[in-house]
Amino acid sequence: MKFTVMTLFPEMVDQVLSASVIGRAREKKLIEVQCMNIRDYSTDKHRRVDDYPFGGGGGMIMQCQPVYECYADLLKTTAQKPYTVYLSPRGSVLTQKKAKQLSEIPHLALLCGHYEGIDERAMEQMDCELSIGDYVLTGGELPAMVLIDCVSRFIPGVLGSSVSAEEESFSTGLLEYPQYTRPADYRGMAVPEVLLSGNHAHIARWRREESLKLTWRRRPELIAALDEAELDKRDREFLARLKNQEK
Ligand code: 4G1
Repeated sequence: MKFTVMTLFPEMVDQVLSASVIGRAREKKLIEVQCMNIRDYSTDKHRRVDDYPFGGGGGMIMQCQPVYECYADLLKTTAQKPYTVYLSPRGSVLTQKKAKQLSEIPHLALLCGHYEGIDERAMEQMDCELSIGDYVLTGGELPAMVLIDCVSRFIPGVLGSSVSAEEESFSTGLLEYPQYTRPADYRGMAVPEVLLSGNHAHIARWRREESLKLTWRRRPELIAALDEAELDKRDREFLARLKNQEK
């Protein structure tokens, strides 16, 4: 899978995505990350890419022309048109489900905004707008990197052989149960007895109930969103008891 990032900070994106799991996935050619510098397409003698907003108001706007020509240049080098995503606080929020869908697309081109945003006309070439959440940022680079990290985990081989992106928390729709590793006792803080018992049925039940309890307490809206089929009789009884206790 290939990602092209159109940005004013190509070095920043390239550096961050050279580390850790994503860096190794790139080395193994499981994913390709190409960064294009929008500033290279400026026709201004000072290489400016921003200008004042028509109609007045504070701040600066990223010009249409450098963005447009950066994308046009990308199209020249690709046989298949990439699916284009503008990272923007106006977009629908990226979810694990959306990330999985995006991982089926062979080439994603991501556009990162700066200043107060991009000239609306540059957005007309975008296939979709996605946001990573409701807060104010200085640029679209971190959101683009969040998207690449999240989507890449669905590409076979990117994660270690023993883990799969689908086994995790969000595919069960619940938060993760608490995890422990050695030692069994650290400064008097003991690991829950059941995890040392070797009884796999008890361990599975304990983990399930811890997941249900954490989700109920911290993200009750996730419990409400669960499909009927995702809870068995024991889960329902456990949740009913929780709800009674905490009322
Ligand atoms: C109005 C947050 C503006 C921000 C309302 C999540 C935020 C891109 C994202 C902003 C950005 C809110 C994102 C804001 C983002 C142009 C350059 C837009 C940076 C910019 C809630 C600044 N997910 N923000 N405006 O942050 O790009 O993708």
